[in-house]
Amino acid sequence: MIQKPADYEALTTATIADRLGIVEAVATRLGRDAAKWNAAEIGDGNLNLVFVVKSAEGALVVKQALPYLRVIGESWPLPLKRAFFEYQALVRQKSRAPGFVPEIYHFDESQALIVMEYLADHTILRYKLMAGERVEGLAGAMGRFVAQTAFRGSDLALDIDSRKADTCLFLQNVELCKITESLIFTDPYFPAERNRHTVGLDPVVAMLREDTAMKVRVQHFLAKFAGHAETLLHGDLHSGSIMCTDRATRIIDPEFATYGPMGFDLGMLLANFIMAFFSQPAYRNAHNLQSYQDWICDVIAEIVSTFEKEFARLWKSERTGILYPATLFEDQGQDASVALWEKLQMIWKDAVGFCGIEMHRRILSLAHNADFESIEDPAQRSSLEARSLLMGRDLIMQVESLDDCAQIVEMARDYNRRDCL
Ligand code: SR1
Ligand code: MG
Repeated sequence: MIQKPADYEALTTATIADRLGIVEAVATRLGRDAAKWNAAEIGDGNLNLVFVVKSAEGALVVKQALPYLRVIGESWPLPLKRAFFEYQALVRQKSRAPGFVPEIYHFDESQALIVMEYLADHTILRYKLMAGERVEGLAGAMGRFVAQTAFRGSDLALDIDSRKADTCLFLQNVELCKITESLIFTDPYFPAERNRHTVGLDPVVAMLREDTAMKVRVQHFLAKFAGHAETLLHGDLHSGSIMCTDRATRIIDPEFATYGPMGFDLGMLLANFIMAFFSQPAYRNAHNLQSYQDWICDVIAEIVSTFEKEFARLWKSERTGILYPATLFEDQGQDASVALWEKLQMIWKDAVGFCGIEMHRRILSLAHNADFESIEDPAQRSSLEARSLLMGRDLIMQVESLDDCAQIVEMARDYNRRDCL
């Protein structure tokens, strides 16, 4: 059943000026004459309304949750409270990873709306990747963002009282987590009602669904996602949650924020770059295909190396939580770098598994990615998607022997040469 506060009302382009003209944080940026504001609804995501409001004096973005899933409609109610979790996550990301998230101007819990910075000249990264555009500094930014948020939201850095209070808070984002738990970890592996896949993939899909050993492993990863409350995750870190210019990178949309395993965001992110890599033959010509795919591979490798370097830097300079305390190591004249190496390995192995699972779900369950979905020819689409499905399976099944990112990149290059159907 749809639940909303009595005074909740979805914004429209016709009502937004009246509704927000009285909000000081908005009026100071757009001017007090709301009649001169111009609003457009630009949301193309699955869940919310997103407006850009402009005036001669400035511009801002208004994001409002709907009491149901936008892409499905009122038959799939969804709590407005997700706007609260998104706001709380943005506040923490701003202080833990400065410079990477939009500035927040105003939050209204009963209207489930967040007013935030308009990222002028920024485009959703997914569309840039489909258009063959490069972004300077992308990998460094993403590696640092994921390392800083993972480290600083965990028992490595936070005092235990704050970490547990935040775990209690964000674990209440139950309904959004249920979407992840079903759409990512469960639905792809059986004929769920909302699933769909490209004609031609049937043999590969049947093979995946018959693979009991793989399904068991996916369930192990689901258990980690649902039960290993290690750090505050972005929770939905795909290339549609990243906005870029040709040299600036910002991360948006943490409404799926929850406490979970450190490798989750990293794995989701890598999966979306690998799927972008596989989709490229549909968008590039013989002259620029290889060089652009090489660039994506470099980005993947640099995200992981930056993540590890930044995590190691924080390990040495900000290890103030209860875990691996200096009291036990450095203060005793002992080195904690073995612990660091083992921790990074655990994060990496989790990331590899989550990566493989994300590479399945974007092709098999609800919410496909535009990289594949925009390929008009079903024969070409299915042959490229098959590479992602089979590589995803290898990642899940070979986690133990995949020790570093170079192996993953090599695997993607190898599948990129194969005919998988
Ligand atoms: C039905 S919501 C589907 C997906 O959209 C969001 O962006 C998340 O990725 C979610 O899994
Ligand atoms: Mg989103």
